[in-house]
Amino acid sequence: MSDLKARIQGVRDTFNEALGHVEGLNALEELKNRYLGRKRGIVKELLTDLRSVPKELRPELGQAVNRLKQAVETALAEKFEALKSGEANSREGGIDLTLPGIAPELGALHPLNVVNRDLIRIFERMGYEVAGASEIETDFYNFEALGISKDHPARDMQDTFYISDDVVLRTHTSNVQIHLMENRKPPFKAIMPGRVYRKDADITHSPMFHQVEGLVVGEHVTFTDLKGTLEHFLKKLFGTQTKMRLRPSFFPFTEPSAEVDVSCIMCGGKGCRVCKNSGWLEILGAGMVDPVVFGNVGYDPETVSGFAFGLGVERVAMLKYGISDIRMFFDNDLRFLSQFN
Ligand code: 2NM
Repeated sequence: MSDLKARIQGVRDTFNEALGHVEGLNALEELKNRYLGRKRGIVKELLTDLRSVPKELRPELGQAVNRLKQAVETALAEKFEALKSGEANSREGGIDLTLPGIAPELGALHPLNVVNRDLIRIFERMGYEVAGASEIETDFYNFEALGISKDHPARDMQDTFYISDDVVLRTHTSNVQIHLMENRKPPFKAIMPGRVYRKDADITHSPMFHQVEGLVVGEHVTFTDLKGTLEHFLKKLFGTQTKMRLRPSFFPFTEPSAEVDVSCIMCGGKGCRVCKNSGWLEILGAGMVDPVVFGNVGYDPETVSGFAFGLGVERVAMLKYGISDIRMFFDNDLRFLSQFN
């Protein structure tokens, strides 16, 4: 039998062996040249040597060389693909330490947490404590102690999630104030951030939303203290150019009560779409704690006075970031959330 036939098999074996040792694209290129190179390639030489075999053996041996050539080409191409996909992390079998690392994707604070933290920090720097209590509350702490009697409109089944006749999801964080006053003697200053629940849902109302309320009690706490505190707070929150104005209002648990506006943070007060051309945005409710509330928690209304206020975290975040639909906060859509990085 011709020894060309044996050589073909030998070339196939040594090629496969060599390919098994190839660990990088450069080595693969070298191997390719060694076997398929136009001038000195091993396969090329086999084809050249074919000319010197007896004529009757040529067709069979020619086919064998071609099969070998095809097998080599296919094997090289497959190895190339395999190496290319592995190349991102390794070179010649080792780790390429010169390649840039793959940075982990960073998360971001939820915009409500950004605003919540900002609010809390401003008051902590004024010496306020942070207090909390249960989101599931009895009628007494959510309503009765605050002067919201059984027939008060705020009690309406429309607004409140009832768990039973006597237990509700708190409709504000004021329940915390009552617990705090029951357990503490004045003077103190505290804020109460937390989730609250109301039966209400549209683009500016969510059945669960976040409030920050504040309470200051002492012996000579005045309405002027309230104004100074809120003015400082609003300038810290929206910037020193911010103006504040108070409008008379009503809450069952404060007297007098006020609605607090800031000069529009979009137009600075000139009038725009956001402030409906009024130049002002309503941002807080506030007032002097009604003596009846102090009586309910065992304080002496003759010696103790205090102020309280409350605001919605979602509303502040919507104004600050120009968000028009409150539901965006709760969809957990990464395209929305990743903008607050
Ligand atoms: C507000 C507005 C005005 C308030 C009052 C009290 C308490 F317990 F001291 F009486 N807690 N929260 C209050 C006052 C809350 O939110 C808009």
